[in-house]
Amino acid sequence: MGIVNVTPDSFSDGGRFLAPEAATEHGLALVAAGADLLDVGGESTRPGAEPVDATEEIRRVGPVVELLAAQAGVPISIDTTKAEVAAAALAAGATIVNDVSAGRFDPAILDVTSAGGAGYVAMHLQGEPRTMQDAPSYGDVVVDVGDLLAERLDAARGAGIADAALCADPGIGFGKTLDHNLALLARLPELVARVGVPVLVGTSRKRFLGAILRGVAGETGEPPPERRDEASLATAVWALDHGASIVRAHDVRPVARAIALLEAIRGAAA
Ligand code: PMM
Repeated sequence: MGIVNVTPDSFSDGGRFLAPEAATEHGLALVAAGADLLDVGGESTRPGAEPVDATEEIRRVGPVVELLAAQAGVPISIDTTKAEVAAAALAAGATIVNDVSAGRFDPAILDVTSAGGAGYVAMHLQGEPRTMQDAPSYGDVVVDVGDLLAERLDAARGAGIADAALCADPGIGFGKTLDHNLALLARLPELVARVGVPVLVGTSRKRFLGAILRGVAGETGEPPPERRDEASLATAVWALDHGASIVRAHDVRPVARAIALLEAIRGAAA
């Protein structure tokens, strides 16, 4: 899943692809680099980001979804928590709703997804984006995230979303400490078994990677997002080899190449 952020303030690429033409060109480049689907988002969910209203979000993503749906030749997902934005994006040609709140912020998003016959990604998030990193706390993070996702998947089924259309995501970095993120990756097979639907994992360029790389291989401090791509790739490969079905990536080409290698190795074992 290639990331197309149409935002002025996303943590790693905010402001780079704000014009619809630039965002569309970027999405097409990601497909050329091997993306099997594109995730278009118009609201940054980084800690401390200011909320955006539905009208502004639709203004940002609507033209990009429409252009990419017509040109990209891969499914387009809309990264939003708002029913109104999801409805506009589905009308513009998106076929998947990627909801970082798993239907908790705007429950009508489940009905919109169901009515549109779209796929649905339910992501785990503790708290709300603005304050989620203040003091994340769990009993057992893998059990708690699995329980919440199972509950939200049931809510999605209750709204009429088909089982085959569902996907779950542990929400790496969303109300989680470094240790929480690492536990979710280390015990990913347990989570995959718990939720019973395909799992998507997004680690790309996230802050916890910078924390691990502090002092490693010539880094003096925490490397900025643009110097976290090797770590993003390493965690993507880990996730795919531990049960993830989809990984969300800014830098798609190395991930696509790694997937070809994983598939070749798996094929030799069969
Ligand atoms: N991460 C971000 C945004 N949307 N959606 C899903 N399903 N999973 C994620 O991990 C996820 C997401 C934050 O990253 P960005 O600001 O670079 O898009």
